[in-house]
Amino acid sequence: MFKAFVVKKRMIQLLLVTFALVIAAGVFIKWNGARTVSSEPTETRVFELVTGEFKSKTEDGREIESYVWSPGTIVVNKGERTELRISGVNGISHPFVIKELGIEGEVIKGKTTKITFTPQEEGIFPILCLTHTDMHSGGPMVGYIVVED
Ligand SMILES: [Cu+2]
Repeated sequence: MFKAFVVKKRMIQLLLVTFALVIAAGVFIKWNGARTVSSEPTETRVFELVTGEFKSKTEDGREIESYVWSPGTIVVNKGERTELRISGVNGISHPFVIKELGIEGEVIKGKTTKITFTPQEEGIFPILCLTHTDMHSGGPMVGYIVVED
């Protein structure tokens, strides 16, 4: 009689523990789902860019060239998660900086560099190639990220 009671008590304890675990799992899943919903918007606006090159000859026969970001201007929305995928076509390497967004990177021929940011301020932010800065070095290679409200 006493032994049977102990077994029953243990079974009840086991049931209670199982019940508590199921509730805890349910609460965790719900909390996890709610957290996903309330976090930053997961949608990302994607822009595809390439590195291009302009070539020409001056009247006295001198070769001139300038590397470019193409497209050279991108309009993004303030507060919107944005991804730039920049593929290197012309030029071996383009180390770049977008100072106002705190972004540094490099685009290499045949590869795609991805950068993501969520601009918090409106304005026009240059994307500057650090190698091709002026006409003497194959530039100026500068693009503009226009952040609108
Ligand atoms: Cu460059």
